[in-house]
Amino acid sequence: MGHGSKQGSETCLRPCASVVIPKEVPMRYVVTKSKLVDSSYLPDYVKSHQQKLSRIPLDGGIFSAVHTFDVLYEAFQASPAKEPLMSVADIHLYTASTMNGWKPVIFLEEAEVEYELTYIDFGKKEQKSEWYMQLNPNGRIPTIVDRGNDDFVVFESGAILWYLAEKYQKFLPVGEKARSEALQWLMFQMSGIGPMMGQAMYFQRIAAPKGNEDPYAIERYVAESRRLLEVLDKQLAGKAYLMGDDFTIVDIAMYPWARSYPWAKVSVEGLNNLQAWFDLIDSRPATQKALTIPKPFPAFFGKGDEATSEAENASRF
Ligand SMILES: N[C@@H](CCC(=O)N[C@@H](CS)C(=O)NCC(=O)O)C(=O)O
Repeated sequence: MGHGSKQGSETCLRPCASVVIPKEVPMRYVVTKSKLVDSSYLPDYVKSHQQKLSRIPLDGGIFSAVHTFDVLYEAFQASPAKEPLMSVADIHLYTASTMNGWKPVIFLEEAEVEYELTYIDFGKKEQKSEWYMQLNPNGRIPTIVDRGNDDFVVFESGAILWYLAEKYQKFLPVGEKARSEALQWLMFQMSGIGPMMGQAMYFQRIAAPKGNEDPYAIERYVAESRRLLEVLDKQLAGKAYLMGDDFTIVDIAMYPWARSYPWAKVSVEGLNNLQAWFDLIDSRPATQKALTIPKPFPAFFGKGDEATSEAENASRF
């Protein structure tokens, strides 16, 4: 996206002159017109005003910058003052459409928190650029900067979820023991489900199409992924969500990975609790919306054109 630099985020001012946003631009329009834009889509005028435009609250609604530029542009053009009101979002998220990359997006959409998003383009190796690695020494996504907390930077998706949960007091169980349990399952996701399913995907969807077929590695990671999904299935017995009745950051961390079982080519046959949990989260509008930001990748979830998606995905890495 346009202002993918630390310098960009430092130009924020608050507060600025007010603007009248035409009431005939309803929130619904923002949502239905939503499309992910890369900078080539944006008119030049919007690119140069992206920082301002992305912060106009329409009708008091909350929106995320990345998918509303077209409408914001129209609103800005229609406004008499041509000077947007800036309500600076605390959270600036740097991410891409991957299982780890979606975790903070799911949190922010579920929590209805205003945020800004900079799309990190793997094709251009933006995650390894000097400015980005000053934020994330690991050179991977996601990363957040909390402008509301002295530009505090958080990397590692599990740590980001924990930070957001504490900041917004959402999606974290109450009580010392329950929190420890949540942390245990978050660690289980970060050290087990993520890396093992990630390797299962890597060997089948990236290495193999590039001519590096390794059946031993594929078998090992697919079998280990299945074993880990069985652990989840047991944990879900008698529960709606992983921690009980409530949706928490453990579900947020686990879902994009576990739900990508078609992409990892891992069977969930006979894992009925897990499948019921998939159905439950498949029907959460905010989570499903998050999986389209910055860009949808339906083939991860067993939908859409697998061959084209595999080629596109392989070209990113
Ligand atoms: N443990 C890290 C892993 C992050 C990670 O591996 N991100 C991947 C996308 S899912 C990435 O940035 N890949 C690009 C690269 O390796 O250069 C986290 O959970 O944040």
